Amino acid sequence: MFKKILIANRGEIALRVIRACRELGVESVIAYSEADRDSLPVRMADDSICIGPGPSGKSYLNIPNIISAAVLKGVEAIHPGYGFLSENASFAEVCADCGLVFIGPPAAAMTKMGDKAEARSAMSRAGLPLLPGTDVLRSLGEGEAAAARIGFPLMLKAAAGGGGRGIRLVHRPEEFAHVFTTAQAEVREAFHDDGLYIEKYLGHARHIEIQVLCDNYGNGVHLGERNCSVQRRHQKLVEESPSPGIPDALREEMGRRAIQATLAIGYRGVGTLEFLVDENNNYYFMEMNTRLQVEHPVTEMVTNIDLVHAQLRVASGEPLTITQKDVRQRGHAIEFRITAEDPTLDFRPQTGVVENYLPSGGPGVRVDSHLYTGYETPPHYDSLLAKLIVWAPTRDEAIARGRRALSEFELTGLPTTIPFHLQLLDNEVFQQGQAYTNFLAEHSAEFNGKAPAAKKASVRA
Ligand code: MV4
Repeated sequence: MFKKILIANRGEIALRVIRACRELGVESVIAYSEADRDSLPVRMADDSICIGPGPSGKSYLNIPNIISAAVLKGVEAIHPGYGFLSENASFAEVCADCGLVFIGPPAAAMTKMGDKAEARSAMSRAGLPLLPGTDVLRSLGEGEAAAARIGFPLMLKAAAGGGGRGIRLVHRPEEFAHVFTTAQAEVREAFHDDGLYIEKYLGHARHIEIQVLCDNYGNGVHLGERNCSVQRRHQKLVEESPSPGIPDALREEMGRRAIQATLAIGYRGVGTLEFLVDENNNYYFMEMNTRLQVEHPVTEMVTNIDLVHAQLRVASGEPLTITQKDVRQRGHAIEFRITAEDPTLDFRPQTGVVENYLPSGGPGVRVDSHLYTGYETPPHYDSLLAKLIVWAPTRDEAIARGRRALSEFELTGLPTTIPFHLQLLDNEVFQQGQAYTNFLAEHSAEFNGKAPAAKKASVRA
């Protein structure tokens, strides 16, 4: 196990890694930007080092500064968290070149999964089913020919994108040329790679992702699924496990094939394979995230496996101590992302000072947050304030507990999505586990904080 590591991240995930380090006897050094000087991770880490000014490009994305900080502090490894450099293969390579362990997958696996068109081909060769679609398209002509073959509606996606960046739904042939050319320009600007690919659009589907964990010796386990269908502009808002509507046989088959494919590409560490599942329980691989995800606590709550402990153990060369037969899912967990966005202002991100912060507690409640009373949210980063995760024996009890925990959560001084989550839990379609990927689009009037919430359905406590 490492003696000392650097955490090249901020906010709740930095705190999450610091806590795991403390439990494993690993000294934690937090890299922070000037905007995060008064943050809780700086207060809680064993040591800290400033890596630059507030803007991400000058700090959390600044590879030379982060590597210098690691060398100056004499750490053995770097934990990238999620976002920022967590899926940057060049960063992983620079770490290795400088004798530092990158706590994550091999750079080659990150590169292969980072090109979403190449990932589709690689995972198809590894036996996973795909939606009808294409490899990377290099010209409008190629795109038009493929679109004619695949049919409409179709999804146009950026090869270098992922997680919803650079995605467009094209309904009709007459729209295609314009959408393709504008997407190509925007993607070139955003990712310096204008590769686009097409997939047949699957409406009314569930977004199901499988958590996997592999060590350096070819051992791997799948840790169940998370349903992430409730998304706004491709940002996940609520995640839960197990997923309603997924039979055990399908759950087991998706997990088995996901870990088989993950081992086939030479993966190491934690990873997540995202699928779409249609109404007939056919499933299709979409993309693989080669990092720890925001919603990892949902899996931790139902499997009782600490995924950050697992990351640190695997990265330090320890073999997995569990096999697939040891993995058990128990009960039901739901995560609510509490962000500083105003549902009445179309969820526009807001900054501000946290006047009063008193997080929920009690049985089956976990709050992962870096907030404290008086904390001022910096403008440079994403708007995640806290993750509220609830666990209960059944989904109905988890919904009741979620409603109780959200109601008692005190967070004043800036708008949050707490009212949105309370409305969601009162929605009958959600309560019945029938929220598909088009749920929010179809219910937007109900969830903009203006219309009265749908009538309360009684949920058996
Ligand atoms: C799709 C899809 C339907 N068909 N791809 C990919 C990134 C993720 N954030 C959303 N993604 C989707 N990709 C095809 N071919 C549906 C989704 C999707 C979604 C789309 C629109 C609105 C909400 C959504 C929630 C989950 C998944």
